[in-house]
Amino acid sequence: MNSKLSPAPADWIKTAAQVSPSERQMRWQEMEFYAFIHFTVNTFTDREWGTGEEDPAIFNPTELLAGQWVETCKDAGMKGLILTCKHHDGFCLWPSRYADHTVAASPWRNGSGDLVREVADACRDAGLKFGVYLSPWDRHEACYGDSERYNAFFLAQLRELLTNYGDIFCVWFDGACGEGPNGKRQVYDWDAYYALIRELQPEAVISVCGPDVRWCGNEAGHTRESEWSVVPTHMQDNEKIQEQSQQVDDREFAKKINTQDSDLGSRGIIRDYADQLIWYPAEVNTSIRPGWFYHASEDDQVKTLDELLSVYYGAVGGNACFLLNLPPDKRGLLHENDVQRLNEMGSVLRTTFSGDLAHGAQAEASETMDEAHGASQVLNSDEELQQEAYWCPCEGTEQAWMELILPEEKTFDRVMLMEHIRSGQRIERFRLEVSGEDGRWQDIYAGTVVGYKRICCFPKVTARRVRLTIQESRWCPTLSKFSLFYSEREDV
Ligand code: FUL
Repeated sequence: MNSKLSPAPADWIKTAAQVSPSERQMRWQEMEFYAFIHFTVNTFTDREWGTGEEDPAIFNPTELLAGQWVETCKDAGMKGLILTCKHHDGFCLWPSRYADHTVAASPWRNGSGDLVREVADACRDAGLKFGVYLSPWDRHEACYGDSERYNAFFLAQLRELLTNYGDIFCVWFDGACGEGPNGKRQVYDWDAYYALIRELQPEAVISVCGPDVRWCGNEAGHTRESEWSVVPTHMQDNEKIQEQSQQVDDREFAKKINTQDSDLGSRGIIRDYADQLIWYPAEVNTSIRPGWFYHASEDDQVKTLDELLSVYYGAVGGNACFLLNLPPDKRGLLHENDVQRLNEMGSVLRTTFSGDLAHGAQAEASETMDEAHGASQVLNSDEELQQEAYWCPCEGTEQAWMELILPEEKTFDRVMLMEHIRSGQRIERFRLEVSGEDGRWQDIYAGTVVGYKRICCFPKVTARRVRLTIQESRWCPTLSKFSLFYSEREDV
């Protein structure tokens, strides 16, 4: 390939190539896989959306042990946990000074419990990050719809959560609202909410109805083939996000996929928005069961290991983070079936990704920008270094190749690629080929974007050389990791 013949990239592509994440987005992206915990009065009423009229007396988990949730998450390979501190029913899992509809009014721990504290502490003890879900829509609070008063109330509750429970990695604002045409109309003061979060927890990302993390647009675990983190600013429109969110309490929404928004950031899409592009990376959220809350009737509908791995590869292996919901049961424990599945998942992920088969390889590339960005930078096994070390060709070179030459033939069925996203997201199309001792090249994978991480899955091959050809990229590609793994799984 003669990269010198590539035409000079248009200025707008160069601009797009340089849109990059904030430090807090970077920290979040590196978490990759973390848990959602949906738990409230609904767990005891067998509902998905509470009415707000539930008697707090029904909230009485008899064996609640936050340590069990956290250990299960950790074993599964998760790095954090987001708790529904208040869902749409308005019941607070902490004894808020601003509401009486809280755990303090329940028999649990004789009214002196604080579940937000128990979970935050358990996370800290186990080394998991802790995040909060605070539903903007509140069906219990009388002043909901009296916009100014409710905004003050919401800010007061947010302040409690952001000051009393240590470091928070994420504030998750749900777009769902089921008020309908004749319901209460609340005008949320998003700017004030964001300002308070930035003031009290500057490291926290604000997700979904927020500027840092983009909802992937469905709750079914569906992932885009090409997930761009660089998208037009209008993707951040909260009204649109709310329109696309759940509006009625039915079970269909969680299964719906909107195939019309499959491309959010290709050249064709961003061409007209060159000066209005933002780094707005995707999060895929889905539940391990059909519902978000626990229902005994769903004990035998826990997603299979293959289903979970397929979402994992689509999300974490497709430039997104994976937020997997786990609903504790009436005892206040994760059910045995869920725990078993999560253990299986953790074990498969550990076995698959423990040993990089590219270790000891030699790396060659079509060109390198300078000595500091040589091909061998992609083989760095030190996690810290790996985030800073990367290979790249000269600026303006949009097509390039890199080859790994292994010390001996190896069998593998996964290739992990990572871009140095601190420089931006650049790769648009690539292919992978291998060759064995006989020297013949064989295509094994064709892909589009890479971004933070792309895990390419293909039937196992045995080879000595692996070649990545970057056929299209923006301005010049970067690569910080090129690894090989063997999952031994036939199916995913
Ligand atoms: C939706 C909500 O309505 C569901 O109950 C759940 O919390 C999910 C994560 O978001 O929009």
